[in-house]
Amino acid sequence: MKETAPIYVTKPFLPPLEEFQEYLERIWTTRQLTNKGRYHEQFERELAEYLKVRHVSLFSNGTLALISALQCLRITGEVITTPFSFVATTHALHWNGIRPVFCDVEPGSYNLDPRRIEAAITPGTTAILPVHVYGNPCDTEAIREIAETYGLKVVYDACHAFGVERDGGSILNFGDLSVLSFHATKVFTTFEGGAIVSHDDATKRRIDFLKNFGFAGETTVVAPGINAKMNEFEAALGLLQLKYVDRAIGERRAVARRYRERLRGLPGISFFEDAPGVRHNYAYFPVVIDKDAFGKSRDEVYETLKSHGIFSRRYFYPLISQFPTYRGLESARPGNLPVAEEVTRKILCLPIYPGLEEPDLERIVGIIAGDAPRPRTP
Ligand code: T4K
Repeated sequence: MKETAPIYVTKPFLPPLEEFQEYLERIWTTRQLTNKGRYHEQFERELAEYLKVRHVSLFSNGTLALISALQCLRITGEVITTPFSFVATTHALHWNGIRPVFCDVEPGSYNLDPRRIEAAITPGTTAILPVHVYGNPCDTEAIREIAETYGLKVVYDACHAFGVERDGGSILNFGDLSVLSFHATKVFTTFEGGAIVSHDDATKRRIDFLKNFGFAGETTVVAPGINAKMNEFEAALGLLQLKYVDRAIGERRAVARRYRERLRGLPGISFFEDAPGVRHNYAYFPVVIDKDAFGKSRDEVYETLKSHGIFSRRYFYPLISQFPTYRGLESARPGNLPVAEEVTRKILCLPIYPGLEEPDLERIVGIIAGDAPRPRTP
């Protein structure tokens, strides 16, 4: 069989290099490399407009944005969160001295299950930290109701939810704050990067102090802030990416549709369909593999794909609550999170990115289905 290039779960979309060159030349000329440079300011404005949100505060990555969002709201004590996410979600709590309380996810979306949140609330609970996992919107209405009833803050980890809309409005407008990631593996990348979306001027100001050591002017520090600023190179890339992101999401949509066509009907394989009224971003293409019906386990499919040079990922396995760092927590005990415990054994994220070619997709599906793998034509 012909040697083929490896295929990874994702491949970052980058704009034409010549276009970035122009931005680099300006950075070289002005020597403004970071600290609220021209591109930073322009990107913040244009991004807020693109996302249809009031305020964006740019960050150097999503993790520091999450940590700062919790700091900004002075969240303490216990926070209810999902075990089915990237570990940074829970780390952000730990770095704030907050005790994570894991709550199970819903069977249909794998997002935090609002019906289980109430049972996890104690007098120490101050907030909820849900994740729009894979970019699928949480049940924001039910979460809002619970938060209002119990006087809790809500910080959405929206690191997968760039550009996701429901009924024409941004999903980022829910909760007290939402946090984005622009990591290389995300739908929208600035190499590394992130942001906090906020809804009023005072909160935006406070977030901006926090990410710049707490400085509120040349000689005043109003909080023990951190250095989490986005630099000019990342902001310049962000500006350029805005020109291309709709096209990139369109290409992802086409890949997702093709996967669905080809996988539909395979017994034991299930996947998300588009939800009514939702503009999805197709950040991931997760499939759930039921061994009894399919004949092969998730791990067998993962290993087979790997042996063919196709690197799918088991996002999110293990659960955060199963890592040695967190498994000692009361809410992490086996059996407490049955839906999450099941999905983490069955989920596999297939490669999806703009430019994933049809023959490659056919090969991936062929290997999963157990057909003879087709060599790629040069
Ligand atoms: N909350 C949630 C829900 C998150 O998913 C994340 C990040 C965060 C918070 C934190 O945001 P950041 O602080 O990262 O901004 C990746 C990412 O490192 C991580 O950002 C992401 N979630 C997580 C879901 O996935 P890995 O360990 O799987 O990445 P890695 O390096 O194995 O990359 C996967 C594949 O992507 C590679 O096999 C090849 C391709 N790739 C990767 C990179 C980095 C490229 O083609 N180019 C690249 O530069 O964690």
